[in-house]
Amino acid sequence: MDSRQVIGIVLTAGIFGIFFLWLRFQRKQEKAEMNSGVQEITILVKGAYDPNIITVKAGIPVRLHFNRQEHADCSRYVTFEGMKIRKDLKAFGMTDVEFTPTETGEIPFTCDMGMYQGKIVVE
Ligand SMILES: [Cu+2]
Repeated sequence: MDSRQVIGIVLTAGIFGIFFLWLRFQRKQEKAEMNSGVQEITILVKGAYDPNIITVKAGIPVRLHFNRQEHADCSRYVTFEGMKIRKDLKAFGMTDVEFTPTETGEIPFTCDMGMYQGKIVVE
């Protein structure tokens, strides 16, 4: 292999690396779906919350289905700021979190260490 080939391989690997990092940290915004009077959405918990920005309407009950597909300690608990909600998410299973947002604004939620971050946008 000459040095040109090495540079080519390093550049290609670098571009792929940046692309995967971008995929990992990009913001994924979704609207909760209305099902018989409840706003519902499933959030995949695997390396991050996906989606991590969820839009809901004020005054209507919200049910979040956390689908935790990993057993990393980091994502075990999810805490909702200012709401006294802290849930133990079971590994490789679903855990529901329910509440009714009363006013518009943003409700951040994170894992215990703040590595995984998301927010509910109440409109
Ligand atoms: Cu964590």
